[in-house]
Amino acid sequence: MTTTQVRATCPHDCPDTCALLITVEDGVATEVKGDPDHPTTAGVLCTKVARYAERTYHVERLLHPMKRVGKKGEGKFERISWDEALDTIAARLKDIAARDPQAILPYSYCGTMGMVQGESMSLRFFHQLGASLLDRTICASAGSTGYKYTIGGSIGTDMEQFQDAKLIIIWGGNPIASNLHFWTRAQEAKRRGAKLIAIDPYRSLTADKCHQHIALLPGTDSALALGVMHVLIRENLLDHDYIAQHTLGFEQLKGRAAEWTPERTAETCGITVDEVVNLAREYGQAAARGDAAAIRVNYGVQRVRGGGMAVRAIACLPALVGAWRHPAGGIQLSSSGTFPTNKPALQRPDLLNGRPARTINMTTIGDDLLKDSSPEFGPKVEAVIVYNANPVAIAPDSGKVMRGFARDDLFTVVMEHFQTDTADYADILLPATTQLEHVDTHTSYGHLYMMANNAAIAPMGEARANTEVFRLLAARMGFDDPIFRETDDELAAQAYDKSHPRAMHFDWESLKRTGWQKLNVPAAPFAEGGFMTPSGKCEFYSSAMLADGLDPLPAYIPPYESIASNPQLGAKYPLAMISPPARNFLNSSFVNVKSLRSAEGEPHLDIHPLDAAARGILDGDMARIFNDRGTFVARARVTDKARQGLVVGLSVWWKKLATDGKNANEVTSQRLTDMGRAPTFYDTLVEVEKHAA
Ligand SMILES: Nc1nc2c(c(=O)[nH]1)N[C@H]1C(S)=C(S)[C@@H](COP(=O)(O)OP(=O)(O)OC[C@H]3O[C@@H](n4cnc5c(=O)[nH]c(N)nc54)[C@H](O)[C@@H]3O)O[C@H]1N2
Ligand SMILES: Nc1nc2c(c(=O)[nH]1)N[C@H]1C(S)=C(S)[C@@H](COP(=O)(O)OP(=O)(O)OC[C@H]3O[C@@H](n4cnc5c(=O)[nH]c(N)nc54)[C@H](O)[C@@H]3O)O[C@H]1N2
Ligand code: SF4
Ligand SMILES: [Mo]
Repeated sequence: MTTTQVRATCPHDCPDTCALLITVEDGVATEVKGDPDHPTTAGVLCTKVARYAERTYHVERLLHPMKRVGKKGEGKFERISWDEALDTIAARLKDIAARDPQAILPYSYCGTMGMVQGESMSLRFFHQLGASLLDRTICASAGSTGYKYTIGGSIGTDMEQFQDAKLIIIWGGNPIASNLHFWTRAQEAKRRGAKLIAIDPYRSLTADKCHQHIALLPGTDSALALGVMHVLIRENLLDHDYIAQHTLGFEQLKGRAAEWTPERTAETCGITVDEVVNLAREYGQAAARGDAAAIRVNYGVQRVRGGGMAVRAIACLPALVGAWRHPAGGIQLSSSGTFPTNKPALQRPDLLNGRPARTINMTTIGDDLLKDSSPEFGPKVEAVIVYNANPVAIAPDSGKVMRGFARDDLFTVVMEHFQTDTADYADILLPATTQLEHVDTHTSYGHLYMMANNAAIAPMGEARANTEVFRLLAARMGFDDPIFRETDDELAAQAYDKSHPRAMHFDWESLKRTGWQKLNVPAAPFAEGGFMTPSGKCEFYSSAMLADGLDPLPAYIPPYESIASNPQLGAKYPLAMISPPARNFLNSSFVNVKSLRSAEGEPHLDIHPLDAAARGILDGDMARIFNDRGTFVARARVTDKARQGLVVGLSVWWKKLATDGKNANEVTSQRLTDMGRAPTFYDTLVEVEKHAA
């Protein structure tokens, strides 16, 4: 028997981007474990990826190309050869492109976060074709836009510093489920005497383990941040020197914060005046003592109308108290902007050659698949190529998404590991390789290491890497430039900008051998200012926002759907619903892995005892959740983890594996955030009733 150990990287959409060691015995991956030497992974994987081999060798893996034989959505397919599959696709795309290539739409997201299997050859192909562009907004673009206006880019506190913080505010995140290796650091800080505060409408696994939990109403975070500013200013808990040297617009900010008395803040957020005042005091006093005061702001605050502004308002706080001076102080939203990637080399937007490209927002795919040609919209979408994504399960306003994908005149190709909800609508379904079967390189949005993924095993069945499919399609389309024949290693070698001081040491061959390499970065990114904004300062006042038609100062933008902001809707649908990630799934990935699905059990809805009682719902009853957009059922868990007026349905279930063939996105809306054109998954009013089985 030959046994080898292969260095790999977790491909999933998770900030931790763990370094993996794959044990391979006679060509079979027998163990997937965390690299003990990688500083953030530290030998530990989450329960999901510890089961990556189970997912890879799953009996339901797609192993051959298939064509649809039943109705769209029915999921009936018949095996075909790769030649037939690729010839069919190339013929359809040529036919559509001859009329208007913009009628063709790639739909992809972060099924893999790899730069090679994510977007490299795929976008070269679509750029050359002149297809529509996809605005990839489904996750992070509201917050990253708000953060960018304030700080200048997605750079923040290094997660390896957090154990030295004395105060950690976990703001809209549930790291025990979604950012495990950060939680390890936060726990270490706790052991060393730090105080942990969670700000979350739901008593999540994480909030439950923090010293304090502030359960504000969903979508009211910027009001809370403004209230904190009010108290910091009123009680002079400020770092005047830092403000003078490294910030812009303090006088204007003072005016705005003055409007947000603790009383008004408490009323808006549905919390107590003491909670507002004490939060500000603890934060300001910690920084004034010279202790590291750190904020981990996550995605939970962004999925509402004012999501971009919420992140912006929170991102102003560290500069007010000078928390950036300490390596373990400051704030982290995402570390992705620290990586000097070279995406233009991988994706070649220049291949568009000046042709106008229509852009479609992935968040509004429901509406957009149902639109006819028009001068504003451009051509009706005639073909969708889906890879690294499962839009039928994960996109909002799902009823419309399904109607769109069910169109008989739509040609749909899905490249997948499994027959997902989206795959059921494919005309041609192609088997894709998993991370164990292909090469890739990864950045991270949680840590600061460049990562390599070596292929550990041969592709399963006839599975092919995304890049390979686009190489083969390019050949059939007659794209004969050598760039369409570059190998995955050749692509990976171009992934970073080696002229950038942070990545000058990048060398693909050595990265493949070592598995990971840290970027060259200082311990504290903004201790001496140096923000990447136009002014080089932390911008409390942003002229760029004004130019973009936004309020230049932090502001509170109420949700579209809340009792306070829309009383009429609130009378009909009085409960706010959020649907954050379940611990044992990764978005909709892993729902079909039996051991993980049984850990989640079935779709649940957490509902407060008073809200349940008012509806005659008992713990364990089936509940029907509905609004004007749709309806789904889940088993009620009567619990005060959900504050009164809030219901929580952990997500994202595969519809076909859920109780009634539906999931939480039946009721979520396609309305977009204040900035970044992002979804508002957690800005949803519903009513709930007992479901007669
Ligand atoms: N196990 C697991 N890990 C994951 C994922 C997964 O599906 N499963 N998904 C990955 C992806 S793609 C992402 S984007 C991240 C997301 O992970 P996080 O950044 O942690 O974000 P969410 O889980 O969306 O929300 C976190 C918390 O925000 C709370 N929240 C909801 N609305 C609000 C609000 O208005 N204000 C505040 N303050 N809190 C609110 C929720 O109750 C939840 O507990 O996790 C990644 N990691
Ligand atoms: N209600 C609700 N909806 C949500 C969210 C929520 O919190 N609540 N979260 C939102 C967020 S933050 C995100 S990021 C999105 C995520 O949405 P998606 O990015 O669509 O994530 P997944 O559902 O995990 O689907 C990814 C698919 O890619 C496939 N895949 C993985 N690797 C490869 C590969 O190498 N090649 C190919 N061809 N396929 C591959 C996987 O098998 C999987 O089916 O969902 C969003 N939707
Ligand atoms: S999903 Fe996240 S925590 Fe789990 S192995 Fe991957 S990177 Fe690590
Ligand atoms: Mo996400």
